Amino acid sequence: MAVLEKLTPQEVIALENKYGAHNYHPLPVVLSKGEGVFVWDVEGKKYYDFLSAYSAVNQGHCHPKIVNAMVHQAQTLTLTSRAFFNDVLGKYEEFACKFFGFDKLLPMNTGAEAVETALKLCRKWAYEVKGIDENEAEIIVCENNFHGRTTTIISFSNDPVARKNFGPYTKGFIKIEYNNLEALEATLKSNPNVAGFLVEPIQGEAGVYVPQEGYLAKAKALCESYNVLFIADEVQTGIARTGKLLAVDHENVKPDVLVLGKAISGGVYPVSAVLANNSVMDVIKPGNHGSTFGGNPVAAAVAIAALEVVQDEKLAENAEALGNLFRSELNKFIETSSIINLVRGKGLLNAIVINDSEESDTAWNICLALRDNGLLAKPTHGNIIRFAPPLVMTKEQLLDCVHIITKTLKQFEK
Ligand code: IF1
Repeated sequence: MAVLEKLTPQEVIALENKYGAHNYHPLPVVLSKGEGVFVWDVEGKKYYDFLSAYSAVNQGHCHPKIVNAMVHQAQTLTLTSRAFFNDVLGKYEEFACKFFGFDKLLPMNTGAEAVETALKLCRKWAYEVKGIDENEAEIIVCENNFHGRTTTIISFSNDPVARKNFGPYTKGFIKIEYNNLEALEATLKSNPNVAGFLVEPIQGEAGVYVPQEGYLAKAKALCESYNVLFIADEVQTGIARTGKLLAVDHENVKPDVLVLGKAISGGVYPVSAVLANNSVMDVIKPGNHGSTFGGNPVAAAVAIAALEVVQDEKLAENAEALGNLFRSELNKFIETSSIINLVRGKGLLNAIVINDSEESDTAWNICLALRDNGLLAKPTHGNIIRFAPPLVMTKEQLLDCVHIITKTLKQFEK
């Protein structure tokens, strides 16, 4: 079969079923084009993208500035490895450090790699700066976390589907309840070997759980008082998604270690990064850590362009305004709805809870009906549907999407 031959959706799905590992259960729609807030399927049907590739396409699909940066660099120099310098990485590191306000950046490729990097950095800092005995460092994480899919990361997951039969598991993690400052303080008080606290400012995959106002600031203060690194995983909440450049900015919290991914590249290329000040990052010496593609010229050029788009197009401000409008419109609908009982989120990272059991397939069926009505979204867990459109959406488009969502939900009213 000629690779570029046009296939029907069924043929495409059959190919993936036969030749692809079954590590996902996608919504049955086969996409072939993306532009801004829209995607098109192989039969030419147009949809609003309300998932943004899990908040990687905040700048909109195929943003011309970002794509042009990639194409230009890809025609010039794609990969040197870090065995040699290249003329783009330093510019990107300077740009990003000033953009986010840190001394140094360690470039990686995926979010999970960046989280792993942050964990290694935290442990090394614990042994060489804090003075914890080697191999004794503990890192506090939260119940229902999602930080990626590597063996160490799933070792501290409590999602059985992500964790079961991948043991033996990595040690050195203490799990506490999310959004519970008493639990954090008690754990810090009773464990002198705690090196860090890894937290999502909003728990995305768990179902867009926004912690109480002040949680992040108080958690950071507790970490400071116990000389523990506050590690913010902003892979999903960062890059303007929640209405500020970073979700921690809502509470003016400066993490000791910042983890970024996804939309740092606008979804055009795998780029992730760990940022920290010299007192932490300088424990990393040549040979301690790295990756073949980490900091490659294409990634660096793409990330600069993607971050400039966030700034130039005021995406955080837009996310803040449209997010408030979205929740206000859905709360009006909820007043007379029997199918959803709440909407929650910050900026344009939101979720609705379907008034049905976690085991029911109602949320899935609603997403199938949304697809038929021209809007793509997918349930996170059970009865929760996440809504995360690209941040370049206009007010008119958002209201059009609210109309599609409420019209579809009405089809499921009991
Ligand atoms: C999947 C959702 C899941 C993340 C946070 C690190 C990573 C992620 C806060 C790892 C990745 C992706 C992974 C993807 C689905 C999606 C996701 F929450 F965004 F929806 F799974 F929870 N920290 N999230 O959200 O980044 O290695 O993927 O680049 O694995 O199914 P990655």
